[in-house]
Amino acid sequence: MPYKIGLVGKPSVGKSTFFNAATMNNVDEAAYPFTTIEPSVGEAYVRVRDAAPDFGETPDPRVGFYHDGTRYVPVKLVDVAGLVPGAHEGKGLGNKFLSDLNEADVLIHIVDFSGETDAEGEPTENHDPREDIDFLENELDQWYLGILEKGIERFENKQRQPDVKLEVELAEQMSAFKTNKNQIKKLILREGLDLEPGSWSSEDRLALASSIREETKPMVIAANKLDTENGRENFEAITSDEEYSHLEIVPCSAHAEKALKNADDQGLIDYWPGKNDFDIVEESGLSEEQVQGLNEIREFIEEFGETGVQKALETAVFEELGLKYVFPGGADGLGDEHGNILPDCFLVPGDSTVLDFAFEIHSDLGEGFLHGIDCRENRQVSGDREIENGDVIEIVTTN
Ligand SMILES: Nc1nc2c(ncn2[C@@H]2O[C@H](COP(=O)(O)OP(=O)(O)O)[C@@H](O)[C@H]2O)c(=O)[nH]1
Ligand SMILES: [Mg+2]
Repeated sequence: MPYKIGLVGKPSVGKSTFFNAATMNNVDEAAYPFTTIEPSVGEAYVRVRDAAPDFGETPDPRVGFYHDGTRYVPVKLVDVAGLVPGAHEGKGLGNKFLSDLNEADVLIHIVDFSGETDAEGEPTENHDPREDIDFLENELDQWYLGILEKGIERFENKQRQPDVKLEVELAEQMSAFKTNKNQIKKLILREGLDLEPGSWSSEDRLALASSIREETKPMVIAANKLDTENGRENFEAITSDEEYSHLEIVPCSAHAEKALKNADDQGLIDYWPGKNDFDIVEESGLSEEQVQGLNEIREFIEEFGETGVQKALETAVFEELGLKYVFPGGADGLGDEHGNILPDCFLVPGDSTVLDFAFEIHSDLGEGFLHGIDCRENRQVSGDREIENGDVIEIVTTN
């Protein structure tokens, strides 16, 4: 199951542009709200350093692709439309919005840093992007709070039964958020609360809901439309504002990424996602306007290192979710039964062991597990050895 990244944000911030740029599908884009009614799902990629060249080979990826030492590993990208004030109460597309959000492993909050769209996505001037960041966090916290309150009620209703545990009841009620009793208990204690919700103030409840939200819905902010002058000013201001220093904020121009992908598609330029440069292939095929546009984009990616679309995806997957990447390999050669070299690259939770990895590939490999072979070192490794980025591991089983 590929990991799922949810794109979220108020209307007109550039979600569809980002989505299209990252997946090169064609979904309607426009400067008016609710263009996207259904969440669109597509395939995007995160880059990892391919292991095959270390063995003097060129890989044959089964999914994704390879270029110049880099493997592009697929992840699912979902454009989750429907963030409106009161979404947590079911307003707008509220309930559908929340269930779509819940399916995402990690979120990218696209924020219009140009300040040229208001809270509803209508054109305005000097809107403070901080309001949008606060707004989403607050919507999510209120949603979590509502469910936390139900869990508290459930616990209080069961008080006369023996062996009722608060963390068990709360975890059960909040199971859709992929939490568990240990995590809930840890967060209750971290908030300095005791296991008796009758003594919690409403601030305590909100703080707890918020900390459960932070742990279970990791999020990156894509500071979009940084190709505008106001965008840069807001970016400077917000990244030096201490109240926002806990957030991962990635400078971004979805628009630039889309333009580069389009030009690359048409054979006008040669561009690889995430690079800070591109080559013009067909100078004569470009209008003066296009050359000017490409020059502006070149300045942008030189300044920020890239358009930010790849960086946002990779920050979500590797920093926020903390995934690692690993290749199933063979100690006697990297080819599979068809002679394909390192066809697969797996993204796994950061604390995975070699045994976890075996189960990840196939439950049969996990169940019949004997030991692993670290193909780089040509050495036997045990099931409890932790996976490291770029590992090439063969699983040896009883069958
Ligand atoms: N200047 C600038 N405009 C952008 C950027 N990304 C999107 N836009 C524009 O913002 C408007 C809304 O974009 P859209 O992708 O439809 O937003 P959505 O409603 O969030 O899906 C469109 O006019 C886009 O061309 C960007 O990086 N820079
Ligand atoms: Mg849209």
